[in-house]
Amino acid sequence: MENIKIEEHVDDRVMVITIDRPKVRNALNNESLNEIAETLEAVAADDRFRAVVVTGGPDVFAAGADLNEMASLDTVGILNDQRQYIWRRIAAFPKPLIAAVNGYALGGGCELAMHADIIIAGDSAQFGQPEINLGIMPGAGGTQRLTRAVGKSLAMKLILSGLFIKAEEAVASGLAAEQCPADETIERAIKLARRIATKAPIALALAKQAVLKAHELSLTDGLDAERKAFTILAATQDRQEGIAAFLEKRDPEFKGR
Ligand code: CO8
Repeated sequence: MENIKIEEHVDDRVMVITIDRPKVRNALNNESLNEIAETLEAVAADDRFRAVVVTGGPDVFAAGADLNEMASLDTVGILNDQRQYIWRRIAAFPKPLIAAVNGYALGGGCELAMHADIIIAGDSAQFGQPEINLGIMPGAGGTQRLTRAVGKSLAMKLILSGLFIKAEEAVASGLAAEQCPADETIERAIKLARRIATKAPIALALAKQAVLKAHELSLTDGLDAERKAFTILAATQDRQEGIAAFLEKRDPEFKGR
């Protein structure tokens, strides 16, 4: 992989993906997004890993779409661009994904962070959708995921003005789950991923799906989806193991069965 680095924390069942294009401030060209999607797809099929952390550099998580690549695209070019399908592959990742954000997460970088299930924001983190400064608008879910995360008024402020919010406001508005000192962001994200990775894999996948449905369905349909997922889990060996371990006062050993 040319644009990302991968660390396998096999004992913890956690993989860490680091975007590594410092010369262009981790701008996401199609190749780098494709590498992220490919890695996530490999992890989805690999029992050794139960959670993933995606991170960038100390000053920039990702500065958005690679404008060198996007600049030449006209309407037909964007219509035919494979990028939209790569984003869908990232969104389809079934295991827990945590974004550890230090520095700027802008445009497509903010949208990538929002593809994660949980965002941990270092003190230096700044989130924004500055596409409006370029005469365009967010195109990888920014208008939808940001609005659902922080509500209409703040989403409008960011998307229409191009202003950024810092870590504290990101947490206060619900975009990020927690704030920490910048030199602890990745460790905090890995620690959380490690904890999540001790849980039953099928329960994690169904719980993730059910929470994501909350953004898509009515309350009645969402509750219905939750009930179905909850019912399916009753048939898993891991559910028997989890309850037995609790009653026997020992740690459960989940096998994803
Ligand atoms: N794409 C390509 N190159 C970039 C990008 C980018 N998004 N961001 C930075 N770079 C490059 C710069 O061109 C510069 O290159 P060089 O060294 O050759 O001059 C190098 O990275 C360093 O950049 P800066 O000097 O600006 O670095 P700073 O540390 O001073 O600032 C920032 C860092 C704040 C991240 C700043 O670089 C910045 O504001 N970047 C652009 C942010 C942005 O506007 N992002 C939104 C992009 S648009 C998008 O994501 C979605 C839709 C695009 C669709 C387009 C359809 C036509």
